[in-house]
Amino acid sequence: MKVILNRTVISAEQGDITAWNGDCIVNAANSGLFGGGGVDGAIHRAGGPQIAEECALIRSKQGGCLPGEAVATGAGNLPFQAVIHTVGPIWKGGSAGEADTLAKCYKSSLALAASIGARSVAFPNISTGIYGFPKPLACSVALNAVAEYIHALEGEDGPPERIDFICYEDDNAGLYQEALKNIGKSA
Ligand code: AR6
Repeated sequence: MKVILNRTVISAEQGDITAWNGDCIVNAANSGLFGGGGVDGAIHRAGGPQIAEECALIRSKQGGCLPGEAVATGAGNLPFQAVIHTVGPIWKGGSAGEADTLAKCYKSSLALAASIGARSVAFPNISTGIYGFPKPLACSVALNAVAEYIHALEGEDGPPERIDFICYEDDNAGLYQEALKNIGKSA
């Protein structure tokens, strides 16, 4: 499923983000940038130790990465320009600002991707695994955040040419494919 919003093609597909083809992928990391399970584990395994070494360097300089913020490393053995590590919110019932923090993850990752010249970006479904964020709400927060980011930069060079949501789980892929129909024109 693909739609076009201004000049950005947005798609959602089922898959493994480490096997994606494009400029940079986003990781759902933890605030210590220590690696972990889920997509974080998959990216560190596929990318090799260089990613963890660069994470350790960032940790020693700035203590890690706060929820909603993003940092970049190289991609080690993976064929990307960079891996952007963002830290999603841990779901605590919804009244602890989780949706705002999740929206910030998408926007700060896109801003960082633009600053390193990436023209295509892949996102996993941040916070919807180990961090327990409800999937339907995460889907609408993610798509709204991306749409707001693109609209805010209308007419400028900032937004990437392509944003792909790589959904590991079928239910997330279904949610995104359905929701995409409402945010742009068919591509
Ligand atoms: N490609 C794409 N998506 C994937 C992959 C993959 N290879 N593997 C899992 N997912 P999670 P979180 C999906 O748990 O909830 C880590 O330990 C998964 O199905 O990876 O943000 C970190 O170190 C789900 O839809 O991230 C943190 O401690 C989505 O990725 C913590 O987990 C996110 O699930 C972060 O938790």
